Amino acid sequence: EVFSSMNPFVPDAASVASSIKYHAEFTPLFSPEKFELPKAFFATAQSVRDALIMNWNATYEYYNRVNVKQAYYLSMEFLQGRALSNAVGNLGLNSAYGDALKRLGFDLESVASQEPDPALGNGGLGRLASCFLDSMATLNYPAWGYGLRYKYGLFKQRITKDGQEEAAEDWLELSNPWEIVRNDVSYPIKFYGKVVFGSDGKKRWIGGEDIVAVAYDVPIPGYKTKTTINLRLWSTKAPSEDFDLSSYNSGKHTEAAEALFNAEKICFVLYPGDESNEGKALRLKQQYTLCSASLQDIVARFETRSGGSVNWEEFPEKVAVQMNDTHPTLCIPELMRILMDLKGLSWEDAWKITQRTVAYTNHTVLPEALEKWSLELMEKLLPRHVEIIEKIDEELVRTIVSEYGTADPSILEEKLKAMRILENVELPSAFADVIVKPESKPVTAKDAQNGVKTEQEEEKTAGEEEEVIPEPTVKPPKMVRMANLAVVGGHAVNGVAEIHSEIVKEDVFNDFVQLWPEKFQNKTNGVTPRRWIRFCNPYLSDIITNWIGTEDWVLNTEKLAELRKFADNEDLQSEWKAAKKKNKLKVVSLIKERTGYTVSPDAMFDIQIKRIHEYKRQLLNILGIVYRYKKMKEMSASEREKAYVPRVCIFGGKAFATYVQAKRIVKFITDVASTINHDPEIGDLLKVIFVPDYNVSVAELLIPASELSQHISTAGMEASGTSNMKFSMNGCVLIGTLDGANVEIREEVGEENFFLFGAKADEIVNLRKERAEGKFVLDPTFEEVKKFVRSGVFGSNSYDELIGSLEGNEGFGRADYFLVGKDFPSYIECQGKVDEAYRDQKRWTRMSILNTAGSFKFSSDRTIHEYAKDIWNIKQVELP
Ligand code: DL6
Repeated sequence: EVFSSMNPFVPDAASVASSIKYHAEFTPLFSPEKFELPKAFFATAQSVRDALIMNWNATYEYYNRVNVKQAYYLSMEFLQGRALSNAVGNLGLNSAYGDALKRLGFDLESVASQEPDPALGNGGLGRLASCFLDSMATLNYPAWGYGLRYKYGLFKQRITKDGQEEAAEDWLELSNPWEIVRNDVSYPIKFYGKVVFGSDGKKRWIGGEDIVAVAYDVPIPGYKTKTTINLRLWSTKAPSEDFDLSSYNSGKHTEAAEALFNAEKICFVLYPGDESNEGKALRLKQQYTLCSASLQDIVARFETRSGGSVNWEEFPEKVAVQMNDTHPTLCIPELMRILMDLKGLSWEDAWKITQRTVAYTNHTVLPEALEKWSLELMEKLLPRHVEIIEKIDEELVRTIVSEYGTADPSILEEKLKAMRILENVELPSAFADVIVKPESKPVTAKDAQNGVKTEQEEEKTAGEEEEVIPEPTVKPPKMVRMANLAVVGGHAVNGVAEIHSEIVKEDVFNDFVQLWPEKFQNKTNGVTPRRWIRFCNPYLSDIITNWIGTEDWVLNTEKLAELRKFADNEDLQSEWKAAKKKNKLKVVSLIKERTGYTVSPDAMFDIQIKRIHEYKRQLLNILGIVYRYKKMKEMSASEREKAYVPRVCIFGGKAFATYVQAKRIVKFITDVASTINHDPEIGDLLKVIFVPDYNVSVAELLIPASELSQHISTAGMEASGTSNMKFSMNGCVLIGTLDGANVEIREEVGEENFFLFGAKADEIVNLRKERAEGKFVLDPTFEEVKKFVRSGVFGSNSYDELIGSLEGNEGFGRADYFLVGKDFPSYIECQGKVDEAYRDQKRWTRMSILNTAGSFKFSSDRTIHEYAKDIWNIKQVELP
């Protein structure tokens, strides 16, 4: 509680209680008669916010005064999780708020559980952004986040007998007590229109549709520091004059408000469906809104802090912009536009400044996830930006030609094809003839004897010998490749785990690496130990603190390594197991409440929680469970009990609304669950649970209770994974492939404390080829499990599309592209080893302790220090 003294608003329980009562009365969101939990939550949050505002103001004022270099993290997603316990914990005010609420007849935990999870993210990418904010604030780095304030976020997941259903997630329904609308911070955003020359000879983007982006600030407190940074979220609205009063008065109510709706809908939903052209345009508008509003804001702050003398060359010395994946790539042309068209800089100066300012993090190597936009759509929506992108592309072509122009023409052609920002677009006119087809050599008499034909003969006989392949009538669409633009326009490109960064360098961007090797680097992800151990697992935290002898590990996670020497200590082991049991009991209640199923806290809790995706292979997990079930059914009761350790297999995660195969997987898991969970022969030996509507708060309950967790992606496909880090920190043993951060986790916790199986990343291409050519014989266990699924045990559904996808049956796509069948036998074998290890509880608890002890590298504090030093070049600034 040392830090409570820094905050005059909340020095002790009595004044905290009066501050809560004050807000309940004077910042009312509910009627005065009752004072129940929801009202207690809002009043408590408002009281904590007072403390945050003071610290926020002090931080902002100090950064302004000393004009520090500041980093800006731009992301379409921030998966913040609940803020109350986190803020109270970071401020060191747990007892003050706990006691104050007790005086008012509440307890802090129940009050905190009233808070809805902000629905501003989808998965790992968004949660990473939020962990980064916590570390930036904690480590006193001058840094801000920028994002969008989605009214409905992603979606609320319901599980019905038909599988997943999506409903709007109205997380702002009762308002958000943490945000502060800044009515004086808003920027115009333009779409459509045209580009003209102004009287000064400069390009001007005029006409079109104008909206306004308004700033909503969310204060982000650091742990045990006064530094409170900012997450600025943009909300969109129409300029007030766009409400058409005369139409409204003439009864055309919908038309009158059309402009208002068009502007507001931009921030309704995260990742709106983009199958339609309207959906695509909406997503592009979202991305541009984030980039334009944030950059206008950053530029304005730079100008203000420069006082009367703005020197644009200093911009990269005061500003670092990090693009979280390719979604904010429009930052590059937008900064160019602002610098050239609004601030009067030359192309050359603007380009140097932009490149030195911007950096890009890649979070996926899945080709379908590397964003491309239709050039036609972009030309309509952002005509000035397309001109700028075309010029960047032209400069890139110039570089490629000067590098490879004298090489074999086919190499030049390949390089241009792979590296250009514009795809399927003719070369700029200055380079129209750089690709010269090899001159056709005259056919000599000797050639003729050897059967070589002249070109004319080739043409004449072509139709006679071979089937003529008709020219495609539809031209391939012209596209803008955002990843290529991000690589070209930024000064640094990083992957998020060592193996991923190697794949980025060796494969995805290899051509760029050859040109600019110095741009590419690795920044292994991390997670905040505050939210992900200290606050979500108080039982384990207390044990760690007692055994290490200090709570410093929350800030210096290297200290966790000291637990290693106690791994076999019986006292620690029994405390450790007791803490796990208490966490498991909480999950038993959660499962009962959310699914109606009763599970035993004595069974092993085996968890896979993440977005549902074929490459993450929830299908491998559930087929493993099906196989286990089949084997159990073939045994007598006593054989079963001897052969298998009781398990509760828990799944959680959302399938993207239009991702049909992922939704089939959800449905299959719930079908298997309902058969197994109702089988009286099986009882507590096996239970399958799908926790609906997985989010950060659910993860905060499940992770501390987990004993085994599954990170079983096809090797090379998971960029990093971050839940693997959280599980390991909480003393959970991992089963996984050599993929993403698993590789580094295994190195740190020790091979013997990680269950490894499956093909390696460098074998995958070959295996896929062999699989497609039908060259390898699938293990009989895999055939057995598929047959069992098809036998109707899990209902009348034959799961043709799902099981078919593993076989490459006609109409069901690529034959087992994710190699579930290939890895199935080694997965089953590995799960056998898991059972064996779990039976020996001493061994298992040792493995668990060594996981926590070895997880110290995966603190986001380490990651943020690396970004600050290697990419952003910013310094820690402690407030006076
Ligand atoms: O880097 C954060 C997170 C990784 O841990 C996951 O492995 C990766 O799948 C995820 N990537 C995305 C990519 N989305 N897009 N575009 O979410 O990033």
